[in-house]
Amino acid sequence: MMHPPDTLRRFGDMLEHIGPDRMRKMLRTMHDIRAFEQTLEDLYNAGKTFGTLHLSIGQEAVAVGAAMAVRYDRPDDEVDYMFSTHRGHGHAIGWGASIDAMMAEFLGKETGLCKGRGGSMHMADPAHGNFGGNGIVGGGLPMSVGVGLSIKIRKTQQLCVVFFGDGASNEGAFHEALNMAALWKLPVIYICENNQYALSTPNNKTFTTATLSERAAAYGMPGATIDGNELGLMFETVRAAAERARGGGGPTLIEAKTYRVKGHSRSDRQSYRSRDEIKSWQTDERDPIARFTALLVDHGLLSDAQADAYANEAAGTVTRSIDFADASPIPPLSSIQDGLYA
Ligand SMILES: Cc1ncc(C[n+]2csc(CCOP(=O)(O)OP(=O)(O)O)c2C)c(N)n1
Ligand SMILES: [Mg+2]
Repeated sequence: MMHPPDTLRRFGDMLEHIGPDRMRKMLRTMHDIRAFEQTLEDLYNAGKTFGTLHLSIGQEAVAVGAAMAVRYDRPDDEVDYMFSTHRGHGHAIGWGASIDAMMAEFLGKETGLCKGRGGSMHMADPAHGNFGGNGIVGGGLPMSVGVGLSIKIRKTQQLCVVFFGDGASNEGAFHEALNMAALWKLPVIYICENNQYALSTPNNKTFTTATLSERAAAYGMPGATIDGNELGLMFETVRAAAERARGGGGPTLIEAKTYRVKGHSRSDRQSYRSRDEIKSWQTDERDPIARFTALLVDHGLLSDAQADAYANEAAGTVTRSIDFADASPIPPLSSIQDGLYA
């Protein structure tokens, strides 16, 4: 495959910073996310659970590129925090959550990440700094200000990443949160995952500017719009924002452009877009997994056989997680009040 010169440069930089093992791990993690979500869809269709389901298939590089650029695998006062969205399985897996515990959560089991109370939209994993997803569009944005302030008061080297959608960027909470985070120079990285639709509404019906990141100027913080399907670009941009945040430079707004390949949720007939449009985002040139695989293979860091093995291993991990969840008990009725605030 032909790779643009900038992509090759970024790939070389990433190789220098984190080395081939962690890069191969990133590919494997993207496969884990895709296999996990594909399986959730199958389980949902088979009537194995209730509620709804939002899939991030096609958006995996946003989660994994960001996660690898921060510190989700550190102890308490060193871990980098994260707020997810209703479309958050990828964020949680990127931030190191156990796939067994996520599957058990999805299926409402006691061994789930949140003891089966949260389900698909609430995959919180405090051990990795993950505060979980949210059914309130833009819900993580105001909370990120509180977390950023806490980091600042405690004077640690932590930061907080917040994922939210293009739709969320038109909520009042977005503007209030960014203004205050900039004013107080909080160590927060705002990642707008622009998958081009808010439910059935396309970008061109919800804002008039060429990009969403130019809104950053209104609050006096840097902003960048990038190709969120290029893993190396995601990694590089979040890494720079993290350095800025830790150095006391305050927040950054990153608009990561990507595409939601599946419907909005389980009940979406997708009459607002064509099949051809969807297919055009599933090509080797646009799909984030295919693109990063080609880079690793073309640099001699991965064989074709290894690339296939990753997909199979990910499928195996997810299959075993169903066995784990199936063998786990549902929460006992006597525990119904456990974990309640009041
Ligand atoms: C405050 C609020 N308003 C509306 C909804 C209904 N709703 C759920 S998802 C969604 C679209 C969100 O679009 P976007 O932020 O782009 O995220 P995406 O679904 O594309 O990942 C809407 C309107 C909600 N859950 N919460
Ligand atoms: Mg969207």
